[in-house]
Amino acid sequence: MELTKEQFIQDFEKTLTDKYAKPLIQAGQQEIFQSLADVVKSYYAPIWQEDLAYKDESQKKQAYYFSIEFLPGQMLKSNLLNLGIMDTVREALSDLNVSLDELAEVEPDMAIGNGGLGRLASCFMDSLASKGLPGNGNGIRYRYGLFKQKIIDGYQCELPDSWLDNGNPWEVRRPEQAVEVTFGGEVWLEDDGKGSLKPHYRDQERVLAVPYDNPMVGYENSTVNNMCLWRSEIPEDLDVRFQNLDYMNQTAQLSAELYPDDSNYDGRLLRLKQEYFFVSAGLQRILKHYKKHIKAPISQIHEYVAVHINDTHPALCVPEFMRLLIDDWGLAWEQAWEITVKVMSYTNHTILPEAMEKWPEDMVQNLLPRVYQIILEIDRRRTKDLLPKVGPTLVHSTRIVKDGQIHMAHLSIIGSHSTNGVAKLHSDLIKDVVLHDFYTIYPERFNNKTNGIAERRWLQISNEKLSSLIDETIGRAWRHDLNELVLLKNYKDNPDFLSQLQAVKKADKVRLAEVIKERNDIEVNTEAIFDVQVKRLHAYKRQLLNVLHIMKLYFDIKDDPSIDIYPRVFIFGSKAAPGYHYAKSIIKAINEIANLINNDTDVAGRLKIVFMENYNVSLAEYIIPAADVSEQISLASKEASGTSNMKLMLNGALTMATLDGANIEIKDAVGDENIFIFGLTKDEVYDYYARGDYNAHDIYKSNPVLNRILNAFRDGTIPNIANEGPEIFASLTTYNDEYFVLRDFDDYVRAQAEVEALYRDQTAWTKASLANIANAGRFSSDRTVQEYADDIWYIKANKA
Ligand code: GL4
Repeated sequence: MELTKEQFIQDFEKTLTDKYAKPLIQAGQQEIFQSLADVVKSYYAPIWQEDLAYKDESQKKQAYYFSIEFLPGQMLKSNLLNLGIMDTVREALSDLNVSLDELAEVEPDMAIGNGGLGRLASCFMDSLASKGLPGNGNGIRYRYGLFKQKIIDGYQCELPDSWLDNGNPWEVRRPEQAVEVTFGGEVWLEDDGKGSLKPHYRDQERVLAVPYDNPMVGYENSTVNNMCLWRSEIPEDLDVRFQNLDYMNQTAQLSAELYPDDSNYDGRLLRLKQEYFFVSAGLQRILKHYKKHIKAPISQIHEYVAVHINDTHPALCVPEFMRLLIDDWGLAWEQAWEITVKVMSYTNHTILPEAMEKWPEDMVQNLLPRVYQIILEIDRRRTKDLLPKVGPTLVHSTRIVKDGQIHMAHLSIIGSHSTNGVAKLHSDLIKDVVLHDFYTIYPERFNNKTNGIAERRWLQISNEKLSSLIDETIGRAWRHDLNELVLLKNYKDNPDFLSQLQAVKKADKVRLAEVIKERNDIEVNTEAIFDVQVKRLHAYKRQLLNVLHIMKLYFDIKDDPSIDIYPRVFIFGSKAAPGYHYAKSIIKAINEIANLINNDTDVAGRLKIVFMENYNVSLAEYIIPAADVSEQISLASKEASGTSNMKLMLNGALTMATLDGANIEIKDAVGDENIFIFGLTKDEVYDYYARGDYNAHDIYKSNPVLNRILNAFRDGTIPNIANEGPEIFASLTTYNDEYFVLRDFDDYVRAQAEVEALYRDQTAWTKASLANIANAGRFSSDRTVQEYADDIWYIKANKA
């Protein structure tokens, strides 16, 4: 949009006075932030309104991304950037002696997600809007977001994230569009006199779902999409005197808290309620909108609506959509089913067995009696149809209802026309191994959509210096199409450019060093290699492998204090699920190792370990630009894709990688010489599984380096881990090292030595760094959402 400094100052000062009856000079940061947000809202609101009207008038097909998590982070700069007014506003504020960067820090992170899955959903929201694609989000407006992590005595403690205390300035509450969601009670079918059976209900618990619309502003275009988040409330007409306290509490709790678990299934009733709550509310809203605005019969809804099931948490979309079509719209079963399958599509985000959702039948039956009937009927009809075609073995292995449980991945695949994985390797594993029987039955449904990241947040906002350098070098076209970054390759032998690139990295490291000093009170050497591992703490991601390597370097120095080791700063950022004991032990161990090494005079500052508390989107925006090395060291086959790997490469870090998830595609994009590959391949891992002959204890006994390091965990060498040390030791030896950490250790050490050698040649390193940036285009989520739009949802860009 067009905006002059003068206009902005006028709008801003007026808003501040209207809102707080104060002049700027007397206003606090919170008041200034809220006023600025209101001004920004007044700029996008008319575009939003127009876009909504356009969507209704054009009758274009829209996609709805159902996700139990979103992880947008702070929205101020994102909205300014996308509206094209960042520079104007920054300068105008600076004229008023207000720093935009400081002001932006006032906004709490919107953290209603755990990690990669939720952040991907938010990158998709940004990309859909920025590509002008009509795609909406649908989720839950959790009162408390992901816990805040405090490290006390090296331990993770969890504090509530009460992010809404000062309100959310971007959202719009729409009470007139509230819908009711019901739970429990009894249901029975009665003939309606016209030959069909209609459900009758008794004693149901009613919950009001109120939508809050959040604008998703497209980058320098006229699209503002919608992310709808639902809040649970007590229906107004309910006489609360006759309700028990349990009901009141449960209703409030529905949208109270995000489950703080990633890649793990926790089968609690409240979670199932949350899943149904946002699914039912979202689908009801879609259908109401359809009735009001779309001039086509319900039998054509698949030409106007695509519903995406983001992992299995919204899998109840399938039976709930059937319920609404049959019970409310009067469609026959066959027709409803045909439509449902065309409307729905599903993404699988993990193949870890502990993450696979399976709900006990009786739980679903009690909580959602009508939906349960429909699930049974889907399963019964499918079994009957398929038996003669594929035989009993395949039918049985792919049933939705089995052994007293409802398999949500099965329900999602069977009820939708598309199932995709999130990187090539992961999609192949789905087809060949984990869901192979489904692939045999429905081969045409399976496809791959490699993840991506929104470069607006992960480069333009988080790394303004690099962005400006790129502008000066190749122009601004890359800001609309990340593939344009390949033009940077023309500068790989240009010494001026390479030294500017180095200078940018240095400045980003200095900026992070200041944050580290302020938050951790640790001085780090900005000439050192910044070696970064930021992601959820999970055994399969193998933060421990990184730790074992750090211990090796430490012992090398202890053995020979004059040894020539290139200085390194190891930076960790990671939250553990509050109930994940082992992950929390690893956090404690990292912190104690940090204490030991950071304060050892022999080390003389050559190694520093920094565990940064409360890793979240806004902290990532500081850490990622400053990274030299990106640790992507999961056991091959376990990390479905990873997305921090993409953010780090885009910011010029070199990847230390196993051949897992999207690392493989990163390697293909940058070339073998610009990445460090080590470790078992997926086939080697599966061979071990098949033979069953992995023996970690043998490695512990026969490898003297590892032997010494592992002993350090239980002999007091690493202090203050009397409980955690032996636990970690036992996991790697007695319990046979589930994720092959010891098996991959030697090769990891070899690859880490290569890192050091290359870093000593700054020109060679910077060229490799440039190759990473220049080849990152493919990992834009703009590319990913376009593929979803073309191959799965069949939606077209606005005004196209
Ligand atoms: C995850 C995967 O673990 C991660 O590799 C992937 O990048 C992400 C987005 O597709 O989804 N699956 C779950 S569960 N949590 C994740 O972060």
